[in-house]
Parts: sequence; structure tokens; C-alpha cells
Amino acid sequence: ASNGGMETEKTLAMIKPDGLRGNYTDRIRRAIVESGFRILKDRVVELDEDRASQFYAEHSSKSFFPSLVKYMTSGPVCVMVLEKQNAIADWRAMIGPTDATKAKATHPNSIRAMCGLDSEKNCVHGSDSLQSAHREISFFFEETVWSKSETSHLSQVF
Ligand code: RTP
Ligand code: MG
Repeated sequence: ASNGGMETEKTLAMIKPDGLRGNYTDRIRRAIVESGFRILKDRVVELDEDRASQFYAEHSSKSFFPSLVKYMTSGPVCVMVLEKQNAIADWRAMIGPTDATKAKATHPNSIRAMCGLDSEKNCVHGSDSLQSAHREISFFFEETVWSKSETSHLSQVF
């Protein structure tokens, strides 16, 4: 490769409804860029119940699923395609543990420590594997024809 064999990778990052409501978007995006990621694409969308359920289908049998879907449909989310070497693992490391309470205790510099609240309202998402990254990027940026009322560019929102 032209960059000396250092292949880049893409991952899907999401600022969840609590993160958007709490005005953490600018801080999160600055941290992303300062950590060497390129933000290739971004959009703000509102998930309805069907799409939130599809996105988190792997958790459909869990007891927290109904609450998770309610949370994820409580307001708009900002989805971004991030690119860098080792993007998937590096973004997961940057966001910290799922439970924001734990993140505050053990990973104080993580994004979930900065803006998350508890085991559910943890303000950000990151793809957990190459396969998830492919699925999730196409979920938001290819497969679905989002209606105009559901989607807007960040510049129109902030
Ligand atoms: P994510 O998929 O959102 O990046 O989070 P994750 O990999 O760290 O955690 P995962 O196990 O995939 O869970 C997905 C989301 O479900 C909510 N959750 N609530 N109440 C609970 O015990 C519980 N556990 C998980 C969180 O919003 C979590 O991010
Ligand atoms: Mg997950």
C-alpha cells in the first residue's frame, strides 16, 4: 500500500441521544480528530422503534432490550464513519467500558466517563468487530433510504 503497508480501517461511531442532548458533540468530535481519526462521513438521524431494534438485534432477547430501544429512540443520534489504522479497537478503547459508572471509576479519561450516566445511558457507541463495522456503516450510510425529515447534516443542527 502507498502508506507502507499500514492499512487503515473504518468503524462506526455514534453519539447517542443523551450525548446529543447534553451538547457533547463538539467535545467528542474534537477528541476524535485529536486522536488521529478522520471523520469520513457524518449525519444526524432519528431512529424509530424498528430501526433501533434492528441496529441492536443481537440484544433482542436481553432483559434490557425494551429499555435500550426506548433510550435509542428518545432523540436524534449522530453517526460517523471514522477511519485510521486500527480504528475499531482504538475507538472502543477511547469510549471505555459499557457501564459509564464503571468508566468514571476505572477509565476517567474515556468518553463514557466524560459524558455517560449509567450502564444504559452511556452516550456513545462503537462497532465491536470488522463484521459489525461493515454492517453498521452500511446500515446508516447505504442500505436505508432515510427520508428528508429523518436526516440532516450536523451543520444544519448545530
Ligand atoms: P454499544 O454496542 O452501544 O457500543 O455498547 P457496548 O458494545 O459497550 O455494550 P453492549 O453489550 O453491546 O450493549 C449495547 C447497549 O445496551 C445498553 N445496555 N444496557 N442495562 C444494562 O445492563 C445494559 N447493558 C447494556 C447500553 O446502552 C449499551 O451500550
Ligand atoms: Mg455493542
